[in-house]
Amino acid sequence: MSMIHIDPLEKRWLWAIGGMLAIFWGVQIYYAAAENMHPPSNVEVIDSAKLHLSGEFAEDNLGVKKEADGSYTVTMVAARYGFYPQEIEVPAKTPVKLRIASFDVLHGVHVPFSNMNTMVVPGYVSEVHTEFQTPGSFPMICNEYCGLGHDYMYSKLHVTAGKS
Ligand SMILES: [Cu+2]
Repeated sequence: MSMIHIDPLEKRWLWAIGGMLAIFWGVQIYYAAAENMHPPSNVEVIDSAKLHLSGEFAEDNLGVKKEADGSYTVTMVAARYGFYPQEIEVPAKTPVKLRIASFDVLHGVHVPFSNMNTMVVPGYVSEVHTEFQTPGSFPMICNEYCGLGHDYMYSKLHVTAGKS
């Protein structure tokens, strides 16, 4: 019978790591539960090679639509190297649903300082629900490296004053 010996210094680090894990996990749970910040999940498949031919993601159907309940639906396509349409305008403090699909490879959509941040995986429709609080113009950038033009891949999001 041999006792397991753990060096005191090692023990201290085990506690430190355990503490860090608890803090990180706590922060994540707090933001998910209290601030409604979490990765969007939407399992909806689509044929990326036929996106442009008909239906929701055909060129004529892209853009911003106002729904009967006052909310907005934004339909976009991500492709090397841009988001289409390239400018989007929605009012502040109004529910916005973004539906976006990739035409080619993996992309990401990110609007800094908002919870609009999702991967756009070819073959799937990504859906994000959000509400922009502050009027202004914001970049909508690709945050998944998608090729040589990745750095130039962005659209502009304009948030108008909307209802107060
Ligand atoms: Cu991209």
